Amino acid sequence: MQKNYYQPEAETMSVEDIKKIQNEKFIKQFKHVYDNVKYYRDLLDKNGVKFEDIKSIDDISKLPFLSKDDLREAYPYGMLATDLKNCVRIHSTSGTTGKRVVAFYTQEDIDLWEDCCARAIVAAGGTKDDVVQVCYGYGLFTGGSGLHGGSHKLGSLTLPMSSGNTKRQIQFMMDLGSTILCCTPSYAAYIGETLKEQGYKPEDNKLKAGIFGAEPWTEEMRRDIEKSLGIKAYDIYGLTESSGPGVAFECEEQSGMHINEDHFYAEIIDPDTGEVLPEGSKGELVFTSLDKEAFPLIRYRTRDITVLTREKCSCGRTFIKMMKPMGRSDDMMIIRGVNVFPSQIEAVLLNKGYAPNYQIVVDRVNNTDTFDILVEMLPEDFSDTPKTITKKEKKLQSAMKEMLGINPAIRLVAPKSIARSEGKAVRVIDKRKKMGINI
Ligand code: DLL
Repeated sequence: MQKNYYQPEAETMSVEDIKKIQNEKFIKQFKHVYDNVKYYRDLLDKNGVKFEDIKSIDDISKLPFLSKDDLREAYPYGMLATDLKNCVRIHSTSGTTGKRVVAFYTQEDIDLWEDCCARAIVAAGGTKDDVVQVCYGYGLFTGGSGLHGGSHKLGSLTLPMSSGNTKRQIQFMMDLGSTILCCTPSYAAYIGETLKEQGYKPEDNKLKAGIFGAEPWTEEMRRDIEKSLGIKAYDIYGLTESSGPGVAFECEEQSGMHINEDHFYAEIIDPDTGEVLPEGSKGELVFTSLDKEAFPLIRYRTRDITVLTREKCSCGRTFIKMMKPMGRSDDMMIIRGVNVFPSQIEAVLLNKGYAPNYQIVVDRVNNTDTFDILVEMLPEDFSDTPKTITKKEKKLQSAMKEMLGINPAIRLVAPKSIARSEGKAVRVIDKRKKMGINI
C-alpha cells in the first residue's frame, strides 16, 4: 500500500536523527526561555538551577516542572517569550474554575501548529481532494482553528461548521459530501445517533474518516462511532498550552498516537514523586516544546495519564507513540478509597451494548461516598416492566463491580434524558467538591 505522509522527511527520520534534532532545538529553546521569561529565571533560582547546568537535553531532569498553577500565576503575560507585537493570535483553555490560561502565537508558531494538524489529517487518509467538516468549536478553544488550519495547509476543501446545530451539520454533510469529520468523540456519537434517527444508514454518507479528540474516549467508543458513521475513527491529542490539537495523532494502525517529536519532547513521570519513568511505564505526560517563539514551555505537567512506546509502527512513522490517555490524574475519582476513571465505566457500558450516554454522580452522605451511574436504556427496552429493568440494573452493577472493585448504584433512565454534548462531554458530577471535601 502506498504510504502517505505530509512531511515525510520529518515523520520517518531515524530515531538517531530525532534525538539529534531534539537536542539541538532544546538547547536553543531553553536559552530562548531563559533570556526572555523572568518568571522562568526566578523559578530556576528558587530551585537552585543555573543556566550553565544545562548543557544538553540529557540534563533536562535537573529542571523544575511547570504546572497550570505557574501559568495562572504568570497570567496574562508572565510566560510570554517574545514581544507582544510579534504575536498574531491568542487562544485560551476551557477551564471553568480559577483564571483561564492564555497562550500566545507568532505567525511561525501558527505555521508549525497547522503543519502538525495537516500531518494528522494525512495520517487519517486525508488528501487535498477531501471535504473536511470541522465541527470542533471555533473561538478561544483551539480545536476549530487547529484542524481548520491543517485542512487549509493540505489544500482540502474546509467546512468551518464549529460545534452545534446538529441538523445543519447533517444537512451540509449530506449535501456537500463531507469525507472527513473533525469533532469530539462524544459529538461524533451524537451525530451518528441523529443520522440514524433521521433514517440514514451508515453507507448513505460519504464520510471515510473522523479525527476525534479533546476528551478521553475508549476503544469501545471508537468501535461504536465507526459502526454508526461507517468510517475509520482516529484519535488526536493536544492541549492549549502546547498550541492545541496535533501534538500527537493516530495513523492507520490505530494503536496509539505518534507524538510530533520534532516539535515536542515527551517524558513520563510518576505523578506523586516527579521521578522520570522508563519507556513503557504508565504515568503523567510531561511536554517540552522545542521550537515555540511566543509561548514555549519547558517540562510542562499535562496531568494526562498515559504510556509511551517506541515499538516499530507499520505506517513507517518513527515518532514515539502515546497510548490513549486514560483520563487526567485530576479526573480520577477516589470513591470509597478506590481509584475510578470514567473511561473504565464507559468501556463496561459499551461492551454491554449500551450507548455512550451516561453520567456519573458522586456524593458524600453520612460520611460515606455514594456512587450512582445514570445510564440511558436502549429505546427498545423502554417498555420493559420494572422487574426486568431492575434485573438489567443488577447485571450492569455486577459487571461494574468486576471492573472497578466497588459497587455503584445503576439507574437506567429514559432514552434521550441525558443531555448530549456538542463539545467536551461532562460525564462526572462530583458533589463532594462543592462541599469542600478534599478528595
Ligand atoms: O482539547 C485541544 C484539542 C482540540 C485536542 C481538539 C484534540 C482535538 P484543551 O481544551 O486545552 O485543548 O484541553 C486539553 O484535553 O490535557 C487532555 O486532558 C484532554 N485531551 C485532549 N485530547 C485528548 C485525547 C484541547 N485525544 C486536555 N484523548 C488534555 C484524551 C484528550 N484526552
